[in-house]
Amino acid sequence: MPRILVIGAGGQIGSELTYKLRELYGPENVVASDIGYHNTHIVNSGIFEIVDAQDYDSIKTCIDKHEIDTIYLMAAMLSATGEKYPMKAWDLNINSIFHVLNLAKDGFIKQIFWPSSIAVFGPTTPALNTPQHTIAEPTTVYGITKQVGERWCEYYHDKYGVDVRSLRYPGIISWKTMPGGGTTDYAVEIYHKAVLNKHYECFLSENTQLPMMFMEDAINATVKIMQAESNTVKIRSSYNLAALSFTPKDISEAIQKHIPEFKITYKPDFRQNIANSWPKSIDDSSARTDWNWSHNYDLDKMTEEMITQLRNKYKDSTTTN
Ligand code: AKB
Repeated sequence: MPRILVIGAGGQIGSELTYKLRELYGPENVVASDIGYHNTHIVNSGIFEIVDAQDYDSIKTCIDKHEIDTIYLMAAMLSATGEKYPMKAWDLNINSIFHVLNLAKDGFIKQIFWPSSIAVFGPTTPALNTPQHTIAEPTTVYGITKQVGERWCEYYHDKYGVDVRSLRYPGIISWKTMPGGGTTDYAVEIYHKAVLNKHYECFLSENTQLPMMFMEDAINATVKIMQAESNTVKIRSSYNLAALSFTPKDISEAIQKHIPEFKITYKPDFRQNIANSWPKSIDDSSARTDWNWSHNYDLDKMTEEMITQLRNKYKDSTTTN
C-alpha cells in the first residue's frame, strides 16, 4: 500500500482525489493536507494536517510523522488569480514543486503526482487538436509556472531518477467542491446558477471553445497514470489529456435540454484574453497509447449528472438550513 500525502486537499480536484484515494488504499493510508481548515468535509472525514506547500520543513515534518512515500501536489494558484498576483503565483507554484522534487531526489519519498495544465500553451500554439509536442509560449503567469514546472519534472526524472508523473488538465467540471481562480470556472458556475436562478452571466463570449473534462474522468486519469508501470510512462514533463471541447453556447444548450427556461447572457472580462490564448481542443493520443487512458463522459452525460447532483445538493441544503 502506498502511504499518501495530498497537498492542497481542500481544493476542487484535491478533495475528490483524496476521497478516491481513500476508497482505493484505505483511509489510514491517505493524509489530506491544506494551508487552512476551510474545507470542513475534508478536515473532518479522515486524517488531516496543516501543511504549507511553500515551506519545505512543513512538508518534511508531515511526511516523517506519517511515513509518507507518495505525494500528490495539488496546491496551486490558477490562471485568473495568477494574473492579479503574479509573484504570489510564481512563489506558490514553483517553490512547492521544487520542495517535493527535492524530497524525492533525497530519497524521502518514492513517487510524485503534479498537475500541469493546458495553460502551458499560448497564442502561437496550433489551437485545434494541439499535439503533445508543439510550440508552447504561454502568456499567463500560471502557464509560465506550469511550463517551468514541467521542465523541472523532466529534468529531475532524467538526472536523478525521480518518479514524477504529470497530466495537463483541461478545465475540470464537478459538483462537490467549487473551483477557485481559474478561467474555465465558468463551466462549473453555470450549472449552479442554472439550478438555482435559471440565469447565468458568462465572463467568456459565446463561441469561446475550450478543452474540458468531467471530474470523474480526471480522477480516473490521475489514478491510472500513478498506477501505470513506470516504463509505460514515457513522458515525464506532462501528458496532454482530453475529453470534451465546447463553448459557453454549447453548454447552455445542453443545460436547456433539462431546464428549458435557462438563459445565458455574456459579459466577457479579462479572462477572455486568457481563454483566447489557450487551445480549443487537445490531441491526447500519447496518453491513450502509453498507459491506455480513455474518458467516459461526453457533454450530455456530464450535464445530466451535474444537474441531478446539484438539484439534490440544493434540495438537501434548503431542508437542513
Ligand atoms: C484554469 O482555468 O486556470 C484552470 C486550468 C485550465 O488549468 N482550470
